[in-house]
Amino acid sequence: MARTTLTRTVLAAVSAAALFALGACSSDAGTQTGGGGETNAADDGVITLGFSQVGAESGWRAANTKSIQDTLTAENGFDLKFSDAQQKQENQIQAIRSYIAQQVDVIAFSPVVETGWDAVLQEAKDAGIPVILTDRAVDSSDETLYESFIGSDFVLEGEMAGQWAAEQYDGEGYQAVELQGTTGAAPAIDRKDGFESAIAGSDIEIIDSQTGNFTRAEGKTVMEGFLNAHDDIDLVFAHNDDMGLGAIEAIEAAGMTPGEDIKIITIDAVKDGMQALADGKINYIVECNPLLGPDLADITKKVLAGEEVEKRIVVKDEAFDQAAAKEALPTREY
Ligand code: GZL
Ligand code: ZN
Repeated sequence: MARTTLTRTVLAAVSAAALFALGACSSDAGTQTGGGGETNAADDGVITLGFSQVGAESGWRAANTKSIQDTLTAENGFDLKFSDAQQKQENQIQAIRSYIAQQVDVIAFSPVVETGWDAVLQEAKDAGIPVILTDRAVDSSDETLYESFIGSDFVLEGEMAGQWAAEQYDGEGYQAVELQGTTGAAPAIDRKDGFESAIAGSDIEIIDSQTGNFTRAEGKTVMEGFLNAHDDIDLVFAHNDDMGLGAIEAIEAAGMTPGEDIKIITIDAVKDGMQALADGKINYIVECNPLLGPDLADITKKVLAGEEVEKRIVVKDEAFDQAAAKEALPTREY
């Protein structure tokens, strides 16, 4: 901890001095400094941030990427280096290593799965580069490996989905199938836990559960398998809208009516999901706010200024039934 604090203090002092100097002199481009621990934010006031994104697997991810790219702009004082890992952890580790080699000022990323990060995060720490987590969490035992986590409470999202299901459908002997998110991902693990705990007191039974990897195509394929294996599915719980939309395609192809013959509950509340909800093909959606760019920019500036930041910043989520979706759709940002 001492090393990180020391590095950050040095960073803060150098950055403050440089920003003061910059104010005095013209805005000539600062020279890149070599050597470990220094940062070019001290030279030209620009924060170079390396971001490793999970991929482009869903509507949610596209909205999340847009929020980051729209906020971490040159006019906001950033030089954003952005990489898409195609949902592969080894690609994220490679991207983080390249950001370390480039001596960026800050590294931020959304870890595709919870485990396997300690080594590369220790390398960033040894290089004096602060790390900020967005969207998904890591379950590292060493909390000094990152400065802050900004994202939703996925257990709560699962609980909100399960509570609504129990309120609406308890007592009808519903048989449910679950389309899980990416195996090992924090949102998949936590949404499952939250949902199961919330339906525990009802007679809703999960008769099958499998990963659809957060994508529409895989959600459809898995749902086709469920429909072949079970002849009395009453409810689908999908960990994101995209897999729910894939399930809708499979249910309609089987000649049934989604939202009626088979109820559907999903999480995200992206535009396509909200449209299906308004159209009556989905019954309830719990939102997961993807607009994390502004919080990331704010936390990054605080970290580089050496200010204390909260370890965990939870963004607020709401939920929608079909009537609420019709209301909200016209003004939806994503
Ligand atoms: C949740 C995010 C999940 C979304 C999916 O914060 O990590 O990943 O729910 C996305 O749509 O693929
Ligand atoms: Zn049944």
